[in-house]
Amino acid sequence: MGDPFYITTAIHYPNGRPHIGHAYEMVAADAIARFQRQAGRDVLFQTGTDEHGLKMAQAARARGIETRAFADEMSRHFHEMADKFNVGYDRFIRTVEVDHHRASQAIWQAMADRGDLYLDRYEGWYSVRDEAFYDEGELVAGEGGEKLSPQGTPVEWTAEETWFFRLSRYQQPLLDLYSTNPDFIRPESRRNEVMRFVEGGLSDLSVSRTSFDWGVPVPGSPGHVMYVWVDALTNYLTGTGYPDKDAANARFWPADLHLIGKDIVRFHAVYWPAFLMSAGVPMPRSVFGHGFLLARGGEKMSKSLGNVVDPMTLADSFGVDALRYFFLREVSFGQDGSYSPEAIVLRVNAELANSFGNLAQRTLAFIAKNLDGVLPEAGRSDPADAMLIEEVVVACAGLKAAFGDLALSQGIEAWMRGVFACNGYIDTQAPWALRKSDPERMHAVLRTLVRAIRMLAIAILPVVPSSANRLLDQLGAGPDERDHAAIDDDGWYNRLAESAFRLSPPVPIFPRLNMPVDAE
Ligand code: ME8
Repeated sequence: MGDPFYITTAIHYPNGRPHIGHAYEMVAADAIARFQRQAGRDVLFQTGTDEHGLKMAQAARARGIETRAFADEMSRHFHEMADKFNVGYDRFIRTVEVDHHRASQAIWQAMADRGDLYLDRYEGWYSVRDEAFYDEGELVAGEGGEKLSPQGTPVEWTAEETWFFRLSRYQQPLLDLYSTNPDFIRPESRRNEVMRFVEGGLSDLSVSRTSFDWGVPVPGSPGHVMYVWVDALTNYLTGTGYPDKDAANARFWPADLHLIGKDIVRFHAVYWPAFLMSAGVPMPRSVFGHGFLLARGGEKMSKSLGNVVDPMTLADSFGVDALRYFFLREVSFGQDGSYSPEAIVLRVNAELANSFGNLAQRTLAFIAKNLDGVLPEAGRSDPADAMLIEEVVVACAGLKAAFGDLALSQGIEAWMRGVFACNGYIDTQAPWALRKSDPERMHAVLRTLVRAIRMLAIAILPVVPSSANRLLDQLGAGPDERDHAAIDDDGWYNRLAESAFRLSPPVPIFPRLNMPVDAE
């Protein structure tokens, strides 16, 4: 086993059905987790649902059901969505779970032992939608002059006795953390935002509530439940077995990457490290705030696609791998991006169907038809063969370097250059013309193509796992021949010629998409 790599998504509020932003985040994290597994890392990947807090309690009340029953039902939708999108999490955590309550109470106790918690009266503005407290100076005026949070959500005045966390103590330690670990917050723009916020001074944070009871009880303080963000952030520790130092997953802390959206960077890059410093727990290595994925044209979507915000419907219309590819390719990771049925169809058809899918299908169908599906002997090589392999190696290396740096769309772009090189090669080498005139040369061309396609399929596997795996099945690659080491392993296609590389008939893997009929 390689070095541990621990990656988390935000845990999602199941107060409503999952939307496309949730799918986007899970898919991005899944691609990174799969990539790190291919690189040989010992990966722990956690996602899940954030089920406490006033927002959940209110949503359940509005439905007229018990909060726990509501949470069970709604969390299931997120779990199903993760499975539908082929998100290979190791744990889907729910904050109602017993070990999570235990971890949250343990970190609370550690902060209390440090002297960082005190009882006082909180009076101020609270947004239930954001589950966040705001200072008067942060509020903005709505259209009717009403007060809104900086995120544009309603705020209400709250006054109650609560526990406070001495966040003010951590201003300098946090600034030191950001300057000694420039990669702690990425991308750069988010880092600057956070630094400005912390430089402006930090007030102590209200961390318990008494006006409702849907939360983790504060140890030794009857009537108080933890502020939902305290327990929510702690989920990352729960996954490693905290506070048990001998837990099976203890080796995964500190986390390598908390992948979250741009709206919750402050919680992860200010509150969370401060809680951890207080509790004497090492810092996670990095927090990446991705952008938002928004519907292009929004309300203009047609009726049935109008719930395009429903990721399950989108997955049924376009296919999971097509959507995964679109999410990661279309949006420069870290920036906002938009989607529309047209953009999905265009991107997927141009790159996955017409370029990569067609390349694989042409090559494999040709071998199936003319060589009974058996990869031929080496044949007569030409410098063009080595040149193509070199271009594909460079393309795969480009993807690897970019994915290692979370530049997902650039990585796919580098990979596409390898696909284009193969298409250029197949057109100039024209194996169909060599069939009669020069079969020896045709053999070398086909072997080169199969070798290149296999490398490309392995490289793109984190993005389109189910299709790439099916293609690798067709290519006769074993389940343990799909990682980065296998890209460099030349023994593979020599073995293939002897074994059961027989395709009858090859099944197209990347179908062309049609615009759904009811899209406008
Ligand atoms: O914030 N595009 O939960 P959440 C991309 N429970 N990402 C989006 C998005 C969009 N349109 N909308 C939301 C919470 N997100 C807390 C997190 S973590 C300890 C607790 C992202 O369900 C959002 O930025 O509101 C966040 O990372 C995630 O979806 C869950 O949002």
